[in-house]
Amino acid sequence: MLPAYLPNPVAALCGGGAPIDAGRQYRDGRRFFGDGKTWRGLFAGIMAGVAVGVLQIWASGAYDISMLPQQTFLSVALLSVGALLGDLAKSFFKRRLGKERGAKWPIADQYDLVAGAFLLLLVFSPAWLFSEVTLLSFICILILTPLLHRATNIIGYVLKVKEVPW
Ligand code: CTP
Ligand code: K
Ligand code: MG
Repeated sequence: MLPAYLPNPVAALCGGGAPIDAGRQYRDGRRFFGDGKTWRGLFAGIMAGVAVGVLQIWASGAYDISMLPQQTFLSVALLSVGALLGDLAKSFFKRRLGKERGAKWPIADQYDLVAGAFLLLLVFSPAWLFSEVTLLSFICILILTPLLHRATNIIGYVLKVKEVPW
């Protein structure tokens, strides 16, 4: 899950500049995504996720970790891109509900990256998904993700990278 977990904190660290929606509004008069979704955050996040995944591929050749899922370049790319597309889709629906940038949206805020990453895997690499990800590891992901999300956001808030601790 590293290629899916890294993009969000890297986007928070490196994001800023031009928003993806270029300031445009949906027909409800609210922003498409809002100022919290920028091109720089998207690209920096995806590149970081892919980079850590490529390191995982390299490490799996150097050490015997055959019990763990074996990443491929495609799985790594789908996990990273999917994580931030899930985050982007989440913001679209958040704006439709009238929630301002940075507002809390429990469950969606924690699982957007999991939904995005696994949806892309399911569509573009189902054979990898079903051969490498066991039900047990998926359940672990569902339990660990909100805990990791909370921990990294508190760290981000303390380091003044994030404006709110969620
Ligand atoms: N970020 C970015 N580009 C992205 C995703 C995130 O620049 N594609 C940066 C923004 O600075 C954002 C921060 O990372 O404020 C934290 O991300 P997130 O919590 O997902 O955004 P929010 O500001 O909470 O916005 P939203 O309410 O739309 O989720
Ligand atoms: K997020
Ligand atoms: Mg947020």
